[in-house]
Amino acid sequence: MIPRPVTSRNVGPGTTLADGMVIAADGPGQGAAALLATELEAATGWRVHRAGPGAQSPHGAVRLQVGPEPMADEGYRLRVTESGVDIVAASAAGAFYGTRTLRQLLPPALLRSAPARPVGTVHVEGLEIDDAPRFQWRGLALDVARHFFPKDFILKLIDLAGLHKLNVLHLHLTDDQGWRAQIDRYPRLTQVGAWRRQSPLGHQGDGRFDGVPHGGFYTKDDLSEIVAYAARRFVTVVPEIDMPGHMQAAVASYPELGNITRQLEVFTDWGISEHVLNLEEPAVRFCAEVLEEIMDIFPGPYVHIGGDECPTTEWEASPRSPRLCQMLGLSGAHQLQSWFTAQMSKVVAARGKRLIGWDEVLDAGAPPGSVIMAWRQHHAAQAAVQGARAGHDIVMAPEPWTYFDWAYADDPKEPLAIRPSISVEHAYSFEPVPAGFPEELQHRVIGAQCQLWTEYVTTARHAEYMYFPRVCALAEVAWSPRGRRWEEFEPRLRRHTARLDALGVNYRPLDGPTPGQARTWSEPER
Ligand code: TNX
Repeated sequence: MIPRPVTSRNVGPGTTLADGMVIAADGPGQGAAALLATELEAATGWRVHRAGPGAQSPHGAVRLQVGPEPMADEGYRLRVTESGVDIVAASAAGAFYGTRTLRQLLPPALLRSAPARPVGTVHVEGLEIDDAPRFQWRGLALDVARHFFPKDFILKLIDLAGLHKLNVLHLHLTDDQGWRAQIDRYPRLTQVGAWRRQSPLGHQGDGRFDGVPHGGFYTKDDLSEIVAYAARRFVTVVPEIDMPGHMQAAVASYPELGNITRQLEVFTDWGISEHVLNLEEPAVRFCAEVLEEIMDIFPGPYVHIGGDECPTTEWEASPRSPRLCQMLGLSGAHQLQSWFTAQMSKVVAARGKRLIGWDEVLDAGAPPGSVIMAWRQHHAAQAAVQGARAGHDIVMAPEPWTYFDWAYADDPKEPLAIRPSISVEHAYSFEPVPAGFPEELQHRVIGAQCQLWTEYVTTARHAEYMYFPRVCALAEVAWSPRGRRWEEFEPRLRRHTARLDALGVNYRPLDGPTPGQARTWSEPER
């Protein structure tokens, strides 16, 4: 099972589930029970009955009970005895995680969407599992800006996140190369900003372009559907609107938000555009109004405003910025971003939410209460300590372990990637609390997150390849207690791939890409 539970031991003879089984739940456990019933009915073709607390059945029973239990918020206890499967939890989320564990205790075929062959009775071994997550933030980020991904793929990803007990989906919705969220007040963001003329071919800097338009966007209803689908799986969707840099798509849509008079197009190259927002009143109002609409769609407690990689060249060069700085009481353009972040923090706080930023927002001081995502390769550990000292909660997302846009191996067989390399073993070796992190600040590290940037990832199949099985490793890093060993994980992961097969995930086999996944041809084994 992945992630590994805190404790698990075999006891007694276990139980049998069959056509006509019941799933019993009380109030708060009903959501998880209904989802499990739907999933099992689909996979088996059985009739799965819903019942009230304590139900028994000759065809097998799964009972979910949510009550004031002395256990961690998302924790659960699972017992498999002759009388059935009992899941006890302190919260609805805990009950849901109990059902995810149960799905992994059943044969992989029961993860399918319909029975591939008749399913008779299913035996579940006698077991006692006590489990709870190590971290409260167990995240997976997807960049839908560099390449647009269809809604169906995002829903599949949410299911996979839930199965692995991840609870955050961070959507990077905007960037220089595309704007992906419908905003009523600014329709050109999706009429203009969602589309680019072409994309780089091969590696950035090869100087070749494909000449093929690309784009797409999610309507408000699409996003609300994603949010609701995720909520049923106890996944919080965190929207990121990257500002004030990575904004060329917005500036192309509304040139008055920029710093130059030349009409820009949506960026057709990778890398960091120098064309950032000007921070005059209309641009700041634009950002606030966009965030307001975003907060109407995403009910979660967090709003990510990016804040990474914002070049100040245009601000330094702009004849208007000395006056702006003077008006704001700033000593120079280098202070503009910090001032801007504070403004956005007020917008977010007014709705009772918390701002998240990449670790650059710490450089000139981040607003109190904001959450920092520590990512920069040689800087993340230091940024984490600095942020924690300043009273911020920290999500660890350091490049060398969690950037799943990096190749699996430095091998020409691997599909084109931004750079080498993060093997599954290396991803598994990630320790979210950096070595030497001050003891008294460790509670500030609230979790870990992997990211898939998609400059080089154009299809859902390729995204699945980059995520899996590294996401399995990250899920265990974020959920399971310390003391992980690769030698123990690796055989478990090999068995887990049967589940990914049943779910139709285009994962990278542990021994290397299949001929259909590889970039260069090599003879398939006979
Ligand atoms: C850095 S992580 C970025 C992204 C790129 C990524 C490529 C971060 C906050 N910024 O814009 O896509 O590297 O690995």
